[in-house]
Amino acid sequence: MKREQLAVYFIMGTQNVKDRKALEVLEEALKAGVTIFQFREKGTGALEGNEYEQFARQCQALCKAYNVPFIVNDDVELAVTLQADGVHIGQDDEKARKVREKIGNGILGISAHTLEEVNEAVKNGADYVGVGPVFPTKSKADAKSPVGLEFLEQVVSHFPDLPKVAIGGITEERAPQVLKTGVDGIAAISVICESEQIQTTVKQLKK
Ligand code: TZP
Ligand code: MG
Repeated sequence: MKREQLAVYFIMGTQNVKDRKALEVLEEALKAGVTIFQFREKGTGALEGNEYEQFARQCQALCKAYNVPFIVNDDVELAVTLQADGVHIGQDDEKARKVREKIGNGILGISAHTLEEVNEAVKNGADYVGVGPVFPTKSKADAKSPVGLEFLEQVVSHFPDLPKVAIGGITEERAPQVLKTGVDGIAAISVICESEQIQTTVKQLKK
């Protein structure tokens, strides 16, 4: 993948939006210039079954219309069924090598929280890593402890060629210091989902 595609990595499910329609939020974010989208429908109140799949298909169609890669979180079967552009998995999900077999040349993203995990991800064929949470986050119930900015710098210096995106608690105010570490981009849920000015927010998350 091209690392520029990670510049503003938007992640969303219906559980992340309040008082608004998720598809409207996604379209606003796409209009604002997010560079990649992750479908992450999970947690309390998440859609299931047919509703879940239909919602995924609607998100995918919107991403196609804006020429933005559509990545599925965790659910490799859904990604294969929909012929998604890629899959993102965490440390507790299906093993990376198995996922790679199933998705062929699709984009494989892996969450990493330590240098060992980044190293493993590389060995297992990750196209990019998601590093974090950088700061405390309210968007992930089982989030690990924050890694901080220094850790991002370490990942950048140990793995200069690996595309990497920072995630967790990143706001417009924190974006410049995050980008200063040399990561390729910022992944975010709440700062975009809860923004009243998505256009402005996305602009502020960009380099
Ligand atoms: N993985 C690590 S932190 C996180 C995920 C999915 C949540 C990021 O959400 P927010 O609202 O941008 O902190
Ligand atoms: Mg996961």
